Order: sequence, then structure tokens, then C-alpha cells
Amino acid sequence: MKDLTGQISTLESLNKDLIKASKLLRLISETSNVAYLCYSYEDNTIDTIANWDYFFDCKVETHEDLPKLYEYVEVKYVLPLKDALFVEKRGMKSATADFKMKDSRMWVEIETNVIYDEEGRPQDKIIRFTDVTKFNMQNDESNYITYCDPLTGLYNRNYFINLLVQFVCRSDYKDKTVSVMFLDLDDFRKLGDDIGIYGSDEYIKLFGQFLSGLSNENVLVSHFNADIFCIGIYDPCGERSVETIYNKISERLKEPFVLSDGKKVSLTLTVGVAEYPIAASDTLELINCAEIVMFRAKAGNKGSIKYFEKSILDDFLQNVTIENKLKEAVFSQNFMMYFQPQYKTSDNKLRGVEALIRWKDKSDKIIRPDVFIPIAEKNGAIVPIGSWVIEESIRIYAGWRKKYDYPMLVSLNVSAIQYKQKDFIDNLMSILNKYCISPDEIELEITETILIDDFKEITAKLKELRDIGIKISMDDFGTGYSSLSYLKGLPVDTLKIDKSFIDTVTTDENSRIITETIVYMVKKLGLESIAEGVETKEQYDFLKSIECDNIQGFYFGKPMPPEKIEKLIEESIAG
Ligand code: G
Ligand code: G
Ligand code: MN
Repeated sequence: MKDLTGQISTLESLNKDLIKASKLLRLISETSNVAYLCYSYEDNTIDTIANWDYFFDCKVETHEDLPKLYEYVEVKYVLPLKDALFVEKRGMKSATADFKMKDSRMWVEIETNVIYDEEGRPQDKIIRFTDVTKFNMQNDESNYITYCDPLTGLYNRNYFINLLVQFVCRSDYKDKTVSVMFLDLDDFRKLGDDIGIYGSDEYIKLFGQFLSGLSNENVLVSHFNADIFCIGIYDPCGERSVETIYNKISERLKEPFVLSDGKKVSLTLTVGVAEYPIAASDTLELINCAEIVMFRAKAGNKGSIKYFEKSILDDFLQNVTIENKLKEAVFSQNFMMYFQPQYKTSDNKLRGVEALIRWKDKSDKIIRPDVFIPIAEKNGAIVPIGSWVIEESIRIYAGWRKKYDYPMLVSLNVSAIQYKQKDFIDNLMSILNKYCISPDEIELEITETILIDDFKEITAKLKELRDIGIKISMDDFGTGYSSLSYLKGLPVDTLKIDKSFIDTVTTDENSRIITETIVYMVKKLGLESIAEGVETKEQYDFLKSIECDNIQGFYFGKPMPPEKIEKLIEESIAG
């Protein structure tokens, strides 16, 4: 009996402690800003504890109820919330996300932890919700900057990539696709020159605001920088197909955007499209692919849309390979100079030679200059390559001049970039001095594209070169924006009629007339003419009959290594 009384009083006191403890726990949890959601996979039940009502006024009892929570958050946070709620679908153990509630100013941090059994099956999931408003209010601005681009309010690049990664993960297990549209406004730099940075910023802002109207749970819109935007689409189809979105944007761009000062601005847009998983195997690759496609579209047809094709990527990768090899080749000097003879029509003797670079890569494969020169021009390698060409050609040429007393000249092709280098003339002169070659034995071949950028500056430099005695030759004449009238003011000595005219000079009446006219005008202007790409006797005979001064082409000789040129010099001396 005594025992029983003792046991009862122990139990009572234990019970009291328990009630006190659970009251304390309730008090603490109800006054705190935290709630927990515990899910058991085994019996598909959910318990919510602590301050659940503080966050949500709905009941969640099974896993299928979880999507109810989407209703409570601002639309742009639905996706991050969803991914945090269902981390196990991405095979993860834990995840956190921040989101903003829809009808209050509350910021909530969510942390999910999944406990797996030994066989890797999920057992329990505990999700903690914490009110982080106070903390986030202080960081509101920095948060905004973390997620959004301040100019347009669109997602910034980093956050966009984050969200796109989630699209890509989701598409994997749902067996869907994700498309990326890479948008680049055309001639935006020119707009900046015309209306200034504030005007062009305002344009971006207006255009960005328009684009933001296209965003929704499955369509992410981002402003990368300047005039570059990117759109990510989950499971593109129907209203959110690439075509529909592109059509909406194109329609809008048909009308100008009106800036605050009343200026109307119309721009066109070039778009590259790539789709996961066809074009790329991960998110960054997908964006890169769409960008490469956009560049290709721009090169062909500004203001258009282009879809991924494998050949575009292959070309690009090949260029990258060449670019890398090129760096190596510059370093290890895998180049050599070939020379192609030029003959005078008056006596069929050697006028001079054109120096043409040749590049043999490690496997002895010849890579053509029309393939690698444009790449070298883009990445700047043309400057060291060009310097090497000049020195090597003049070195070889000087050898011939020493060996043979035969007057001739060497033509060097120079790129605009190379030509624009400040020390270009000084370097050239010092090489001439080093090899004791007179400037009037050097001819520089320039193309018309050199004149597009800064006509005044370029012509001033040409004049300077000519004053020294160096000859200037206009290469590929007839293929650029050639006009015979601008030739009058241009300091050139020689004009090379492009191969494309010579090709058809004996078969096409127009080519014949154009060639004849050019030769005639050149003579009138007191310049010298060279016909390029002469391959047949008929072409040669015709050119001689219209008194074209010089001939270059396979008819007389292909580009050849220097030793072979010596034979031609000897022939000219002999006869
Ligand atoms: O020699 P070939 O037909 O492959 O030359 C193709 C093109 O490459 C031509 O337009 C020619 O002008 C250019 N090219 C050849 N050698 C040089 C060079 O040394 N410098 C520059 N800038 N262009 C070159
Ligand atoms: O653009 P540029 O003039 O620099 O180009 C010179 C190139 O034209 C040389 O590299 C050479 O390979 C090429 N070439 C020269 N003569 C002929 C010719 O008669 N026929 C063909 N098909 N190509 C030529
Ligand atoms: Mn040339």
C-alpha cells in the first residue's frame, strides 16, 4: 500500500513535470518564428509543429498537400520553393531557399533535410520554416541585387543560371526539354553613339519591362548585360513555345519604344536558340550553345532567329581549335613564306613577287591563310604573325637582291589591325635598314575594308608611307565598296583587279567591260594595274590586249617556296 502511494505520487510529480515541459515547449514554439513540418514516407503522414499558423493557414496532412504552399508565396519564388520542398527528387539530402510571402512582407527561409535508410530510400523529411524578415529587410537591397538586375528588374545572369539549373534538373526526371533563347539587340553600340548612355539605358529598361511580361512559372527572363537578354523555357510548347515568344517580341519591336524625351527608338533583335538535352548536356553549355547560334545568326542575317544545328557548333569548335593551335604556332614559328611571281605584260619579265604566308601544323597539314588569318585578326595574333611575315619576307628578298642584280619588288599583305599599330611604320623602316632594302622595293597590299573604320587616319598614314617611298597596292579591287571615284583621293600606286572578274573575263560581257574600264581608269589616274588569278592563255591575251600592266596567277606560277623563285629570276635575267 505504501508502495502504491509512493508510486502514485512519483507519477503525479512526473506528470506535472511533463505538463510543465510541454507547456514550456508550446509557449516557446508558439511565440517563436519557426515551424517544422515532419513527413514520414512510410505512412505518408505529415505533422506540423511549433508555430505553423504563423506562416500558413492551411492544413497539410499528406505529401500531396505540399503544393498548397505555393499559393502563399510570390510567383517568382514558387520554383525555388518547390525544389526545396522536394529535394529528394533531385537525389539530394538537404536544401535551403529563401522566399517572399505573397500577402505580407514576410521573408521565409526554408531548410529541408531528408533522412535516408541504409538502402538509400528516403524515410523522413523535416522541413523548417523560419521568419527571416528582419534579417532580410536589412538586406533587402542587397538581396534585390543578388537576384535582379537593377536596370530592368529582370533576373540577373547568376540567378537566372541558378533557376535554369532547376529547370534542367526537373526536365530530366519529367522527361521534358528546356529551351534557351539568347537575345542580342542589333547595332546597340551605334544607338549609344547616337543618343548617349542614358538614352540607351532607358531603351534597355523599356525593352526589359516588356520582356518581363513574358515571364511566368515556366518562362524565365534575364538581363545578362548591355543589350543581351536570355530566356529559359521549361517544356516549350503552345503559348510558351519559342516561336510564340519570338513572335510576340518581334511584333512589339515593329513599334518603336518612346523614351522620356519623346525620342522614338526602333531596334532589331537577333536570337539564337538551343534546346536541352539535344544541343547541350548541362545548363552552362546550353546557354553557350544558344550564344554561339546567335553569333552565327548575326554573321548571316541580323534581325533574325536561328535554331541550333550541330554544324554550327562544329565550326565554332574548329575555330577554337585553330585559335589555340595558332597561339602555339606563333610561339613555335610554324609558318613559312611562299612567293607568287608577278609578270609585266610589256616584256613578260618578272615585276616582283607577292609574299603569302603558309602554315603547316604539327601533323604537316597545311592550314589555309583565308581560314586562319581572320581568326588571327580577331584574337590579335595577327600582330606578331604580321611582324614575322614582314621580316621573313624582306630577309628572303634581300638574299635575292644580293645574289642577283635584278630590279624587282616584294608585295606584302597587311591587315588593318597590323597596319593600325602605332609603331607599324617605325618597325617596317628598321627592318628595311637592317637588310639594306630601299623603301621603293616594298609594296604594301591593303584591302578596302581597311578604309571603313577611319578613312582620314588611314589615308594620313598611307601618305606618310608613300612619302618615304613605299608603294601602296589596293588588293581585291572590285569586291568591297569599290568606287573608282574615291580612288582619286587615295594615296595608292597599284590596283589589283580581283580574281572574280578575271575568272569570267573571257566568257562574260560584263566582266570584260568592267575589267577594261578599270584598266583604262587606272591608267588615266597614273596608277599601275595588276590582274589577279590569271589561269589561262585566253585571259592573259585579253589582258595584254587592253594593256593591263601586270599579271599574277597560276598561268605564270603558283605561290611557291623561295628556292623556286630564284629560277624565275634567272630566267628573267637571261631572256
Ligand atoms: O595564299 P592564299 O590564296 O591562300 O591566301 C588567301 C588569303 O590570305 C589572301 O586573301 C591573302 O591576301 C591572305 N594572306 C596570305 N598571306 C598573308 C599575310 O601574310 N598576311 C595577311 N594579312 N594576309 C595574308
Ligand atoms: O587576296 P590576295 O590577292 O592576297 O590572294 C592571293 C591568293 O590568291 C594567293 O594566295 C593564291 O593562292 C591565290 N591565287 C593566285 N593566283 C591564282 C590563280 O590563278 N588561281 C587561283 N585559283 N588562285 C590564285
Ligand atoms: Mn594579296
